[in-house]
Amino acid sequence: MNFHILTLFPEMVMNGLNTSIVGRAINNQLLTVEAINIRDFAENKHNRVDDYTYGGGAGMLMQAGPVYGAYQSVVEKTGKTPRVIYLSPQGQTFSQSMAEEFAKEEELVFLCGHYEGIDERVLEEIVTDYVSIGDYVLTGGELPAMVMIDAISRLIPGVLHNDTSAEFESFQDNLLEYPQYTRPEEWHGKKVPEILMSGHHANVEKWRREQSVIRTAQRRPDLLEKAVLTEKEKELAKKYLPTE
Ligand code: 58G
Repeated sequence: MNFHILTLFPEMVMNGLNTSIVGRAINNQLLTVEAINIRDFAENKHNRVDDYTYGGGAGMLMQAGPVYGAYQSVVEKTGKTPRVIYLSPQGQTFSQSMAEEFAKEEELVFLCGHYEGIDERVLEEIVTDYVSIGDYVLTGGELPAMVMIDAISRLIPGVLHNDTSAEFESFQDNLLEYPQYTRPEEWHGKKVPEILMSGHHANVEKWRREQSVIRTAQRRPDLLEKAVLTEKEKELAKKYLPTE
């Protein structure tokens, strides 16, 4: 997977993504991350890439030309016309299933806006996907791009140590993860649940499934609509739904 980020703050995304698990994946050549500085495609001698909005109103807008130039440089480099994701509060809300979909692509371009956004005309020409990471407004699209790249990267084979862990977890089955414990066996007077110490694999699996159902009912009852539960599990969930 090759990620291309069109941004006014290349160092922000590169510093963040060269760290931790994504950084290790880059070092292991499982993926590449390239930041393209939109300012390098400014069309005036002051390197300005923003201007006032036609029709008036407060704030500045990023101009079409420099954004298009940055995009064209990716098209020329890759010889492809990759999907272009514009991070915006007006997009579809990002989800695990979208991450799985994007993980199938060979190239992905992330367009990060600033100020009050970007001239509509270049968005019409290059953007294939409008994506939001949630209902709040940020100063730029860089953090949402980093969030998406992190979520997509961990689905690429070899990026996580344990090659099964990405599939077996939260949101698989639309249930939350069960609680987990590591050493010591007792901490602050709290013992690890007895069943996990029993070595009885089938019982452990049964307990974990029940805990997932209970936890989902308590914390994310909205997810239960899409979860596939047995009649017994539905009864269990009902007991733990929040009151009123
Ligand atoms: C309104 C305000 C429209 C993504 C700002 C466009 C980007 C939140 C998200 C913008 C973002 C999100 C300019 C700054 C997009 C542009 C950017 N804010 N929720 N802000 O994913």
